[in-house]
Amino acid sequence: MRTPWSLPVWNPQALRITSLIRRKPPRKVAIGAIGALVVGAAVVIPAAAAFAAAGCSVQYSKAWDNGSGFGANVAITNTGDAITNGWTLEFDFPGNQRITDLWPVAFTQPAGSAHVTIASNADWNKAIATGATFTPGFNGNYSGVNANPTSFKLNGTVCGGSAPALVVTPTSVSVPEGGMVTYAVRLSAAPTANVTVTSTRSSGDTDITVSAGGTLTFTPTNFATPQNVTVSAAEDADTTNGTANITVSATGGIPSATVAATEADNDPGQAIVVSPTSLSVPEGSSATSHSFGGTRSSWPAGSVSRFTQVLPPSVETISTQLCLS
Ligand SMILES: [Ca+2]
Ligand SMILES: [Ca+2]
Repeated sequence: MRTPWSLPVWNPQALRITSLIRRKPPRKVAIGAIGALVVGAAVVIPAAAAFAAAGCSVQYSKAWDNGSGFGANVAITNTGDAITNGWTLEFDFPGNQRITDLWPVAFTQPAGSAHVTIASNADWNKAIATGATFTPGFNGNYSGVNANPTSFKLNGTVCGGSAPALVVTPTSVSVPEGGMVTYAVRLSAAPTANVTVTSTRSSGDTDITVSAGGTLTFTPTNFATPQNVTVSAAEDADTTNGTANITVSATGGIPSATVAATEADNDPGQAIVVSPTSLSVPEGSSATSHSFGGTRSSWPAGSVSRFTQVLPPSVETISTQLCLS
């Protein structure tokens, strides 16, 4: 949830004109202006919690692939009871892949077989606590198609796998007015088919838009590689740090995520413009009027557009100060 916050609101009733009256020359009237500055507040939103599955889950991701050799990581997450006395992970390659070296535990892959067993081999790696992830890595070679294995067993139990979820980083961004910022999107697990991820502003300041990466495609092989979405904030005349929500939605039944974008305003605070800043007042007569108005577009028209100071015949000097509060 966002924390409620508010900006100071300029109140014409709060404009005070105070005058100090003296009885000596010079016959100049000086008018000073004090502007009010509006300062916005940024809100930080914590990232969403990760999903969970029963038993175990495995995320198999290729680290590199040059067409005949490749490397991969096998992230084993124990979502069941704690494993304290050793473990084995089994899977079958879909093709003719062969592991050449694997670390930091042991592996076997019989000659001519697609079946792989990865196993703990020392006291330091024989335990996987509930919720913990252990990630062996390996290099191998292949010919033809290098498709990922899709089914895994941990200690003889088929892993439930992981339903892909959107991983959005960060989920709260500050966008410079007139500039841009990016957030990254990836999937937590391999989808069974291509997934299209769409980012669109769903509410808030229309100056904030998705300017690049609004539509991204994730495949069963590149799902773990972050792709960037660019958020831009157009220049505007106000001094407000506008906010907008960007909905990140995905095909394939994957739950949506939300990015909160806050505009970082770049306009100076409003000021009173006094013109002229000095004038000559004929003794025993009235002063010339001074016009002044703010730069802020939301000021009420005419509320402080004109100010006339009339000097009584007995008064020769006036010092006037305008205050906004
Ligand atoms: Ca602005
Ligand atoms: Ca704006």
